[in-house]
Parts: sequence; C-alpha cells; structure tokens
Amino acid sequence: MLSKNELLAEAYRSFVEIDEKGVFDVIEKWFESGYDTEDLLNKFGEALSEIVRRFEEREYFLAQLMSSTSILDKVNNLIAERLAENGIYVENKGTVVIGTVKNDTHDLGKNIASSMLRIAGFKVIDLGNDLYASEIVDAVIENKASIIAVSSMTSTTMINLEEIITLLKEKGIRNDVKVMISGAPVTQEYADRIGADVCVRTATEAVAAAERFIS
Ligand code: B12
Repeated sequence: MLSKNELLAEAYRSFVEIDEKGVFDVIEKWFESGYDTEDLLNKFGEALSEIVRRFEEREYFLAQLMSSTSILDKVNNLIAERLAENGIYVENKGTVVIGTVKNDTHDLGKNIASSMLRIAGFKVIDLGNDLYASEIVDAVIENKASIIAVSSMTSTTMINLEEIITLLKEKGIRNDVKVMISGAPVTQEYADRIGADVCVRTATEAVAAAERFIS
C-alpha cells in the first residue's frame, strides 16, 4: 500500500501529466486508505496551478489546460459522491452562495473554492458562472444564505461585483450576509471601496474567511 505522501505525489504527477486514469486510481486508493480529503483536493489545486504555469509559459497548449479542467470537474463530482457514499455528511456550518459574475466564464478557481468550502462543512449553493447579480441575490434569499463568495477574473467584469453589493442594499439585506470576493484583478482595496467584507486570494483563504464570518 502506498503511503500518504506517495499517494499525494502520484496525485500531483498524474494530474499535471493529464493522466485521467492515474488521477482516478489515486482517488480510489485515497478513499480506501481513509486519509483526509482536504489534503488530496489541495494537492490537485497545486497541480492545477502548475498546469496554469505551463500554459502561461507556453509549455502546454489550451487543449491541455481544458482537459485538465474537465478532469478537475470529474474529480470534484467523484469526491462528492465518495463522501456521500461513505456517509460523510459534514455538519452544516452555514450556507454559502458561490459563483462568478456576469460575462465571466472562468470557473476553475471557483470550483476549487466550492469543493473546499463543502469539505470544511458549509452547505454550498454553486450557481456556476456568468451570473446576473439578481441570480446571486435571489439565491441568497431563497436559501437563507449567510455568505456570498463571488469572483471576477477579468477587469472588465469587476463592476458586476459592485452591482451585487448595490442590489443587496436595495433589497435591505446587506447586513444579513457577508460578501467575499476573489479573482485575478481583485484586491482588498477594491473590496473596501465597493463595500465587500473581504478579498480572498486562495480557496484556503476563502475557507478561513467563511469560518471567521460564522464565529
Ligand atoms: C485558465 C484561464 C482561462 C480559461 C478559463 C477556463 C475555465 N473554465 O475557467 C479560458 C481559456 C477559457 C480563459 C478565457 C479568457 N480569459 Co483567462 N485566464 C486563465 C488563466 C490562465 C488561469 C486562471 C485559472 O483558472 N487559474 C487556476 C486557478 C485554480 O487558480 P486561481 O484562478 O488563482 O484560483 C484560486 C484563487 O484565485 C481563488 N479563487 C478563484 N476563483 C474564485 C472564486 C471564488 C468565489 C472564491 C471564493 C475563490 C476563488 O481560489 C483558487 C484556488 O486557490 C488566467 C491567468 C491567471 N494566472 O490567473 C487568465 C486570465 C484570468 N484570463 C484573462 C482573459 C483576458 C481572458 C479572456 C478575455 C481572453 C480572451 N481574449 O478571450 C477570456 C475571457 C472569457 C470570459 N468571458 O470569461 C486575463 C484577465 C486579465 C484582466 N485583468 O482582465 C488573465 C488574468 C490572463 C492575463 N494575464 O491576461 N481564460
């Protein structure tokens, strides 16, 4: 049987080499061994960052990047299934509505944040990407969510983050929900300016912020 570190190394290698079968073999072995799922997801996150680095340095092509994202989607679904099969329904610490703003279809980072928040015990309503502010705010009301996690990966769509805050104020519910924002061009300064509660740089920071919000 492989040790935890050997399995993590294999998870990293297979993902970076876009070896789909290898990735799923590791997940099966990981669940057989009963190790902490968060560690495995973090490793896939690291592997994805390496793929992005290779893409940006033109060592990988877009096709490889897209294959890796499709594997990651399957990984997220499989891990959710396995957790449910093993009866691991983590407690509901609070409900988080998550998504990306209108005209932004980047969703890799959002998907990782979504999975990690779920694993940390939050009920996550993942609305996907390219969302109107009203879709996000309606989901908050419908699900009585206490946290919004939303991103804009491009500068041109950042304005849509502000629109969410404006809409929350118009509906009179700004103080009922915490708002964390993220994305490549987003900064804490921008979060302060539009009245969001925090800017998070990583999925780990997103979990830490959500924990702070509910404490
Ligand atoms: C992959 C990628 C794409 C893929 C997206 C695939 C997908 N399904 O997501 C494709 C090729 C489709 C794409 C398209 C475009 N892209 Co693009 N893309 C990237 C790239 C290379 C990587 C982003 C990524 O997924 N990284 C991997 C993830 C795991 O890492 P991450 O994003 O850092 O995520 C972590 C944290 O940020 C955080 N996080 C991320 N999202 C969220 C969300 C929430 C809610 C939370 C809580 C946390 C969180 O948690 C994650 C894990 O720790 C970036 C460059 C970069 N380095 O960021 C450009 C980049 C974001 N893209 C850019 C651009 C311009 C575009 C296009 C407009 C290009 C074009 N001309 O068509 C289109 C826009 C499409 C659209 N309408 O949205 C620019 C944006 C520049 C800007 N400031 O406006 C960037 C920065 C590239 C650049 N340097 O110019 N892109």
